[in-house]
Amino acid sequence: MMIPFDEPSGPIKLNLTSAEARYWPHFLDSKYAWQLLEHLIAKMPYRQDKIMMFGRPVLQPRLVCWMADPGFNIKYSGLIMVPTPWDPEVLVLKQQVEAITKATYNSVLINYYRDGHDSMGWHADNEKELGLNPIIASVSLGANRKFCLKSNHSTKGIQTQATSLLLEHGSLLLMGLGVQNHYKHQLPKTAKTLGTRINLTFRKMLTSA
Ligand SMILES: O=C(O)CCC(=O)C(=O)O
Ligand SMILES: [Mn+2]
Repeated sequence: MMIPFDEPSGPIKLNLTSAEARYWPHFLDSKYAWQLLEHLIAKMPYRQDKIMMFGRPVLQPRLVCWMADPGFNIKYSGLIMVPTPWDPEVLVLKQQVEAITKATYNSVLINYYRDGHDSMGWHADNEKELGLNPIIASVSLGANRKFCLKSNHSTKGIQTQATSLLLEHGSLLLMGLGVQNHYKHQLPKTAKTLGTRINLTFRKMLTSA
Protein backbone atom coordinates (compact mmCIF):
# COMPACT_ATOMS: atom_id res chain seq x y z
CA MET A 1 0.00 0.00 0.00
CA MET A 2 1.26 3.47 -0.82
CA ILE A 3 2.33 5.74 2.00
CA PRO A 4 0.40 9.00 1.75
CA PHE A 5 2.38 12.18 1.85
CA ASP A 6 -0.52 14.51 1.54
CA GLU A 7 0.28 17.67 3.50
CA PRO A 8 -2.50 17.69 6.12
CA SER A 9 -4.25 21.02 6.63
CA GLY A 10 -5.42 22.30 9.97
CA PRO A 11 -5.64 21.64 12.81
CA ILE A 12 -8.88 23.12 14.09
CA LYS A 13 -8.80 23.82 17.81
CA LEU A 14 -11.96 22.67 19.61
CA ASN A 15 -13.47 25.14 21.99
CA LEU A 16 -13.47 23.18 25.26
CA THR A 17 -13.09 24.35 28.85
CA SER A 18 -10.05 22.96 30.75
CA ALA A 19 -9.24 20.61 27.89
CA GLU A 20 -7.27 20.61 24.68
CA ALA A 21 -8.47 18.97 21.50
CA ARG A 22 -7.41 19.46 17.90
CA TYR A 23 -8.93 18.18 14.66
CA TRP A 24 -7.27 17.61 11.27
CA PRO A 25 -10.08 17.05 8.72
CA HIS A 26 -7.72 15.93 5.92
CA PHE A 27 -5.06 14.03 7.84
CA LEU A 28 -4.94 11.21 5.28
CA ASP A 29 -5.22 11.24 1.53
CA SER A 30 -8.78 10.07 0.77
CA LYS A 31 -7.85 7.25 -1.61
CA TYR A 32 -5.25 5.87 0.78
CA ALA A 33 -7.79 6.08 3.64
CA TRP A 34 -10.30 3.95 1.62
CA GLN A 35 -7.58 1.38 0.89
CA LEU A 36 -6.67 1.27 4.56
CA LEU A 37 -10.34 0.78 5.50
CA GLU A 38 -10.61 -2.20 3.09
CA HIS A 39 -7.40 -3.66 4.50
CA LEU A 40 -8.53 -3.30 8.11
CA ILE A 41 -11.95 -4.84 7.37
CA ALA A 42 -10.39 -7.82 5.58
CA LYS A 43 -7.34 -8.54 7.71
CA MET A 44 -7.84 -7.66 11.38
CA PRO A 45 -9.08 -10.27 13.89
CA TYR A 46 -12.22 -8.62 15.30
CA ARG A 47 -14.30 -9.79 18.20
CA GLN A 48 -17.77 -8.92 19.36
CA ASP A 49 -18.26 -9.58 23.04
CA LYS A 50 -21.37 -9.73 25.14
CA ILE A 51 -21.87 -7.02 27.73
CA MET A 52 -24.54 -6.79 30.44
CA MET A 53 -27.31 -4.30 29.67
CA PHE A 54 -30.15 -3.92 32.14
CA GLY A 55 -29.18 -7.27 33.64
CA ARG A 56 -29.12 -9.14 30.30
CA PRO A 57 -26.18 -10.18 28.12
CA VAL A 58 -26.26 -8.39 24.75
CA LEU A 59 -23.72 -8.23 21.95
CA GLN A 60 -21.74 -5.01 21.85
CA PRO A 61 -22.92 -2.75 19.04
CA ARG A 62 -19.59 -2.83 17.16
CA LEU A 63 -16.60 -5.10 16.54
CA VAL A 64 -13.24 -4.47 18.20
CA CYS A 65 -9.58 -5.39 17.80
CA TRP A 66 -6.90 -4.55 20.39
CA MET A 67 -3.39 -4.13 18.97
CA ALA A 68 -0.42 -3.21 21.13
CA ASP A 69 3.18 -3.84 22.09
CA PRO A 70 3.44 -7.36 23.58
CA GLY A 71 2.22 -7.65 27.15
CA PHE A 72 -0.11 -4.61 27.15
CA ASN A 73 -3.53 -6.05 27.88
CA ILE A 74 -6.59 -3.83 28.05
CA LYS A 75 -9.57 -4.20 30.37
CA TYR A 76 -12.58 -3.48 28.27
CA SER A 77 -16.20 -3.80 29.36
CA GLY A 78 -15.05 -6.03 32.19
CA LEU A 79 -13.00 -8.31 29.89
CA ILE A 80 -9.26 -8.58 29.60
CA MET A 81 -8.09 -8.47 25.98
CA VAL A 82 -4.62 -9.69 25.03
CA PRO A 83 -3.11 -7.68 22.14
CA THR A 84 -2.89 -8.87 18.58
CA PRO A 85 0.60 -8.05 17.15
CA TRP A 86 1.14 -4.85 15.16
CA ASP A 87 -0.04 -4.90 11.58
CA PRO A 88 2.60 -3.22 9.33
CA GLU A 89 0.05 -0.78 7.80
CA VAL A 90 -1.18 0.23 11.25
CA LEU A 91 2.44 0.78 12.36
CA VAL A 92 2.97 3.18 9.44
CA LEU A 93 -0.19 5.02 10.45
CA LYS A 94 0.98 5.13 14.08
CA GLN A 95 4.25 6.78 13.01
CA GLN A 96 2.37 9.44 11.03
CA VAL A 97 0.04 10.10 13.96
CA GLU A 98 3.05 10.38 16.29
CA ALA A 99 4.77 12.85 13.96
CA ILE A 100 1.77 15.17 13.66
CA THR A 101 0.62 14.97 17.30
CA LYS A 102 4.16 15.08 18.76
CA ALA A 103 3.40 12.22 21.15
CA THR A 104 4.10 8.48 21.21
CA TYR A 105 1.70 5.55 21.49
CA ASN A 106 2.13 1.84 22.19
CA SER A 107 -1.37 0.55 21.49
CA VAL A 108 -4.51 1.08 19.45
CA LEU A 109 -8.14 0.08 19.85
CA ILE A 110 -9.70 -0.52 16.45
CA ASN A 111 -13.50 -0.13 16.42
CA TYR A 112 -15.45 -1.42 13.43
CA TYR A 113 -18.94 0.12 13.03
CA ARG A 114 -20.74 -1.93 10.38
CA ASP A 115 -23.46 0.68 9.80
CA GLY A 116 -25.40 3.46 11.55
CA HIS A 117 -26.84 1.00 14.09
CA ASP A 118 -23.39 0.36 15.53
CA SER A 119 -22.30 2.86 18.16
CA MET A 120 -20.36 3.59 21.35
CA GLY A 121 -22.03 4.98 24.48
CA TRP A 122 -20.92 7.82 26.78
CA HIS A 123 -17.56 7.11 28.43
CA ALA A 124 -14.12 8.55 29.15
CA ASP A 125 -10.91 6.67 28.45
CA ASN A 126 -9.59 7.17 31.95
CA GLU A 127 -8.47 3.67 32.94
CA LYS A 128 -5.62 3.78 35.42
CA GLU A 129 -3.34 1.99 32.93
CA LEU A 130 -3.40 5.19 30.81
CA GLY A 131 -2.03 7.35 33.62
CA LEU A 132 -3.40 10.60 35.00
CA ASN A 133 -3.59 12.56 31.77
CA PRO A 134 -4.15 10.32 28.76
CA ILE A 135 -3.50 11.67 25.28
CA ILE A 136 -5.51 9.78 22.70
CA ALA A 137 -5.32 10.18 18.93
CA SER A 138 -8.36 9.05 16.94
CA VAL A 139 -8.26 8.32 13.19
CA SER A 140 -11.54 7.84 11.29
CA LEU A 141 -12.03 5.95 8.03
CA GLY A 142 -15.21 5.42 5.99
CA ALA A 143 -18.64 6.80 6.86
CA ASN A 144 -18.66 10.25 8.48
CA ARG A 145 -20.14 10.00 11.98
CA LYS A 146 -21.24 12.46 14.63
CA PHE A 147 -19.02 12.45 17.75
CA CYS A 148 -20.33 14.10 20.93
CA LEU A 149 -18.51 15.53 23.92
CA LYS A 150 -20.08 16.59 27.20
CA SER A 151 -18.49 18.17 30.24
CA ASN A 152 -18.59 16.39 33.61
CA HIS A 153 -19.15 19.75 35.29
CA SER A 154 -22.12 22.04 35.51
CA THR A 155 -22.08 25.85 35.61
CA LYS A 156 -24.34 27.39 38.26
CA GLY A 157 -26.12 24.06 38.58
CA ILE A 158 -26.89 23.93 34.85
CA GLN A 159 -25.40 21.03 32.94
CA THR A 160 -23.44 22.41 29.99
CA GLN A 161 -24.76 21.26 26.64
CA ALA A 162 -23.03 18.49 24.76
CA THR A 163 -21.06 19.63 21.72
CA SER A 164 -20.66 17.58 18.59
CA LEU A 165 -18.23 17.26 15.75
CA LEU A 166 -18.48 15.34 12.48
CA LEU A 167 -15.58 12.89 12.29
CA GLU A 168 -14.84 12.69 8.60
CA HIS A 169 -13.20 10.06 6.42
CA GLY A 170 -9.42 10.39 6.73
CA SER A 171 -9.54 12.73 9.72
CA LEU A 172 -7.55 12.83 12.95
CA LEU A 173 -8.88 14.02 16.30
CA LEU A 174 -6.40 14.54 19.10
CA MET A 175 -7.97 14.29 22.54
CA GLY A 176 -5.27 16.04 24.53
CA LEU A 177 -4.75 17.14 28.12
CA GLY A 178 -7.94 17.33 30.16
CA VAL A 179 -10.33 15.70 27.69
CA GLN A 180 -10.59 12.36 29.50
CA ASN A 181 -10.57 14.07 32.92
CA HIS A 182 -13.27 16.67 32.28
CA TYR A 183 -15.39 15.26 29.46
CA LYS A 184 -17.21 12.16 28.31
CA HIS A 185 -17.60 11.25 24.65
CA GLN A 186 -19.86 9.04 22.57
CA LEU A 187 -20.58 7.97 19.01
CA PRO A 188 -24.38 7.79 18.88
CA LYS A 189 -26.48 5.43 16.79
CA THR A 190 -28.19 6.99 13.81
CA ALA A 191 -31.26 6.06 11.76
CA LYS A 192 -29.48 7.43 8.66
CA THR A 193 -28.36 4.84 6.13
CA LEU A 194 -24.62 4.90 6.57
CA GLY A 195 -21.77 2.76 5.37
CA THR A 196 -19.00 1.12 7.29
CA ARG A 197 -16.65 3.09 9.50
CA ILE A 198 -13.44 2.15 11.26
CA ASN A 199 -11.96 4.25 14.03
CA LEU A 200 -8.51 3.75 15.52
CA THR A 201 -7.73 5.27 18.92
CA PHE A 202 -3.98 5.31 19.53
CA ARG A 203 -3.11 5.22 23.23
CA LYS A 204 -0.10 5.09 25.49
CA MET A 205 -0.52 2.43 28.16
CA LEU A 206 1.79 2.94 31.13
CA THR A 207 1.03 -0.49 32.56
CA SER A 208 -0.89 -3.57 31.47
CA ALA A 209 -4.38 -4.44 32.73
O1 LIG B 1 -15.35 5.69 17.19
C1 LIG B 1 -15.04 6.75 17.73
O2 LIG B 1 -14.92 7.81 17.12
C2 LIG B 1 -14.79 6.77 19.22
C3 LIG B 1 -14.00 5.60 19.72
C4 LIG B 1 -13.71 5.70 21.19
O3 LIG B 1 -14.19 6.57 21.88
C5 LIG B 1 -12.83 4.72 21.83
O4 LIG B 1 -12.27 3.83 21.17
O5 LIG B 1 -12.64 4.83 23.06
MN1 LIG C 1 -13.22 6.67 23.85
